[in-house]
Formats: sequence, structure tokens, C-alpha cells
Amino acid sequence: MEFSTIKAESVHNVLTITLNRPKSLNAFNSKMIKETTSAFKQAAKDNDVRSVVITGSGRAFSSGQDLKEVSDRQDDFSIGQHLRQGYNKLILAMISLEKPIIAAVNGVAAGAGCSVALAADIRIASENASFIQVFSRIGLIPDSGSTWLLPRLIGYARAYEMAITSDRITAEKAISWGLVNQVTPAVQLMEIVEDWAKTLSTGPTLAYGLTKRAMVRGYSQSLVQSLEYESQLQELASRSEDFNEGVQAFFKKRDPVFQGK
Ligand code: T3D
Repeated sequence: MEFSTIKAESVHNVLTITLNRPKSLNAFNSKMIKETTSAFKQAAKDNDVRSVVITGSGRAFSSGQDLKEVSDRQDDFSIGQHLRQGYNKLILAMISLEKPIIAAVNGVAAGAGCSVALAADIRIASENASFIQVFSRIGLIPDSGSTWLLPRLIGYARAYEMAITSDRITAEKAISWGLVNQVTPAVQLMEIVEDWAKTLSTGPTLAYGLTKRAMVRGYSQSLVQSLEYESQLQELASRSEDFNEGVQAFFKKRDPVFQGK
């Protein structure tokens, strides 16, 4: 697919999506929201894609909603509709994608840009990265999934603090809060992310996807329901070629070669 606000490149079963509006620190205009959503939906359909990396071009990950676009809006513009038609679909496309998503957070992730980073499954941050729930600075509440994702990731107290102070959370603080999985030297970020993506894209993709489905579902159900749901999904996983391969590789004392099926 041809995109103008993002780059989407697939190599060795890894789709890399690069938010590509560096002059505005990769602010999301309507087109970039649509194109990023399309890229994730495409990843869901493409069996060759077994993991996805999302990053930003230039010095930022994303500064969130394009404020230039905001200032050009007519009086009757509905932000609620803008969220329903745009960001909500993007976040749902990410959360429902049954393939691991890695956010390579190369710089600041603010507002909806922070929400998009939170909607990834793994966050690898450069030492120059930072996270700002910048919404309250402009009199808004966190959106694009942040009110759901952030307390689940770092607990209510820290999430609420981030939301109401709009303070910049450095990479150092982010790792100590459990907001990111790893912090890397800036120059090594993409190399380290490539290693993660390579490992994930040669893994048991079906099992990874079902794990995500079960964990997301687990957020809103009881232990009894989760135990039952695990049993159903494990039934599916156990019928995969990868399960058979994993068990055979164990007995033959060799590394498994997973096909993602
Ligand atoms: O309304 C709705 O649609 C509801 C949805 C809301 C979702 C949201 O995301 S709301 C939050 C929107 N985002 C912001 O409020 C963040 C605005 N940006 C900043 O606060 C700062 O730029 C940063 C903290 C992210 C980074 O600061 P800094 O000092 O590193 O960079 P800078 O100098 O402020 O920005 C560099 C350039 O990017 C600058 O342009 P210039 O002067 O070089 O021509 C700046 O205007 C531009 N830029 C940064 N953020 C945005 C932006 N342009 C448009 N929209 C932006 N969000």
C-alpha cells in the first residue's frame, strides 16, 4: 500500500511502521491516523507478517494530535466523533492484532503519541525517549486508550499523576515504573529492536496471538472465566503445527523451527 504520512516496510516477516512527519515531531493529522490504522489492519491479514515495529522518524516518536489541524477546525467540529472515527479505530487495530507489536520509542511520545506507544505489547525506549500525558496542558483528558492502558501498566496512582501533572517521564523513570521493557543507548535502539523483532517473528505466532487475546480479555473478567478461556485457547494452540514442532524439538534436543501456524 502507498502511504504519504508513514513508511511501512516488511522485511523477514517484520513489518516496520515509521511515523513520518518529523517537522511536527510526527504529530497525528487525520491522514496519519488513517494510514497507521490501515497498516495495522494490513498486518493482521498478511500471514507473512509475524511481528510489527512502530517508531518515529527524526528526534521524536510522536507529539500526538496535530495542533495545527486543531486550530484549523470549524466551530461545529466534534472531537468525540474525531476520536470514534480515528484514534479509537487505530488503538483497537493494535490491541486486536494477534501478533506482537514493539514500540521503538526513539524520542518524546506525547498525548495520543503516548497512547499509541502504550498500545504496543513491548516498549523499547532509547535513553532519549520520554513519555508525556500532555492532554491536561491543553485542558483535555487522556484519550486514545490512555485511561484504560496506563493504570493497567503502572497502577492508578502513577497513571493519575502522569495525567494531571503532564510531567515528562524520562526513560530512566519509565523503566523503574515498568512503563517500558528496556532502555537502550540512542544509537543502538534500532539494532536492539531488530533483535527483538527477529526473535518474535520466528516464534510461535499463533500462541503469541492467543496469549495477547487471553491477557486482554483477562482485564475484564474473573479468574474463573480466565481459567475457562485459557482452556479453550490452549485447545486451539495445541492443534497448531508449532506445538507439534516444539515438542519434537525438545525430545530431539534441537532448537524448534516455528512456522507461525
Ligand atoms: O483534539 C483532538 O483531536 C483530540 C485528540 C487529542 C489527542 C492528543 O494527542 S492531545 C495532545 C496534543 N499534543 C500536544 O499538546 C503536544 C504539543 N507539543 C509539545 O508539547 C512539545 O512539542 C513536545 C513536548 C512534544 C516536544 O517539545 P520540544 O521542545 O522538544 O519541541 P517543540 O519545539 O515544541 O516542537 C518542535 C516543532 O514541532 C515545532 O514546530 P516549529 O516551531 O519547529 O515549526 C512545534 O510547533 C511542532 N510540534 C510539536 N508538537 C506538535 C507540533 N506541531 C503540531 N502538532 C503538535 N502536536
